Amino acid sequence: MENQVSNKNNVVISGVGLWTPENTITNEELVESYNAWATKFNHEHEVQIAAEEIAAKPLSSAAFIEKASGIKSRYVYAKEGVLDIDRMRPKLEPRSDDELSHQAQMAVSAAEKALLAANKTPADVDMVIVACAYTERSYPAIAIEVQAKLGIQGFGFDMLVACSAATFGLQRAHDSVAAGSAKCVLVINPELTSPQVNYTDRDSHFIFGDVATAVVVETSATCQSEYSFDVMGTRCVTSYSNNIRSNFGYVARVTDEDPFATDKLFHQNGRKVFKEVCPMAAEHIENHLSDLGVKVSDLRRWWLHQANINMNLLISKRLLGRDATPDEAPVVLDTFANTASAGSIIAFAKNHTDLLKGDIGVICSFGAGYSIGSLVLKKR
Ligand code: CO8
Repeated sequence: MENQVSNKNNVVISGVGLWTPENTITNEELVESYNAWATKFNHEHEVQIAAEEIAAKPLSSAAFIEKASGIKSRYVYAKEGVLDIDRMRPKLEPRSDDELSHQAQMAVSAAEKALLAANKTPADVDMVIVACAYTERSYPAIAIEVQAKLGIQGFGFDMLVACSAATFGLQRAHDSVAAGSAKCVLVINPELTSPQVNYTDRDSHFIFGDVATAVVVETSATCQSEYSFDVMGTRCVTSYSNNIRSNFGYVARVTDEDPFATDKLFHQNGRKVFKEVCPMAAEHIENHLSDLGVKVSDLRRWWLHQANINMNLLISKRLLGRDATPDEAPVVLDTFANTASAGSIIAFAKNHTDLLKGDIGVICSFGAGYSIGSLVLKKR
């Protein structure tokens, strides 16, 4: 469904923040550990594999990963445990109810940077949206915890839209400011993806990284930022697909299933996703621009979702009729990998200060759901 709220107020993006974890894992490190795990598994299951009762685990390759995805490395919130072949998942210390949760900590770090960039203080903000692929608990909302930590008056809530959570959250922020139900909104994307990655699955063990991004949305009347952008329009579309799925959820307790079985982790039919989502995303961007009277050739910058370099090249080429240059469509997934909804916002955070007044760019996400979200921005 598409929707546009009539612009009572002129809405701007006035600040963006990026918080990056300290730990990195290169393809080589990841592949070395996966291959050691797979070799051990195959050795331990020699008899069943020979009897064709179970399939041998295939080996992974750093060269394949880089060629198929463009990913060279990723950041992780906790490195401990990921490369341990007797664990194959991160190890986080549990925190008590009185301590700041891991995800709120990530969110606060990004939010403080966004506020600084927007030249705002928590007292200016009246709405907090934490929008991401997963929240570490159902309630109280991470957004309300962040609100309390930062000392913000007003209200906050979480929203989950997988890879499009950031753009869908920004649309909600835009509409709230346009309609006057909020004055200044923090949209925060603490993407703690590593707990949901199946590090024993060759097809997906390399895809994701952890990061947090945040964006400040307000009216042009209150904006005091050095770098700000008019939001020319927002658009969100969803279309149901099972090709990217996680069945992790609270109902597992009563279905007596293993709550950590492989279907409860991220899994996908990556080829189908690639084939189906690229044309949808290209058409989405084309229609959104056209409805705003913007020609594709007028786009100064494409801040695209960062799932796969080949997807981004295909989408921009379909619309431009040629390859986009790295300056036009910057790539961050080589060092960040796929960070769920934060990808396009990282691209924006790292590549917006060089735009000139009147330059137009598009933020666009695409992913599970399927879900596609876009914002067309004009530098002020
Ligand atoms: N090493 C070596 N070989 C491999 C590996 C590996 N690691 N992985 C696969 N292969 C093999 C395959 O088995 C296959 O072998 P064969 O031809 O013998 O069957 C061969 O390489 C080719 O495999 P694929 O067809 O799978 O390879 P592709 O070229 O299609 O590349 C990709 C795989 C990179 C996954 C690609 O299909 C892709 O990027 N697709 C798009 C996926 C996408 O965008 N998904 C979005 C997911 S993110 C999202 O929506 C948010 C979810 C919420 C966040 C979740 C956080 C955990």
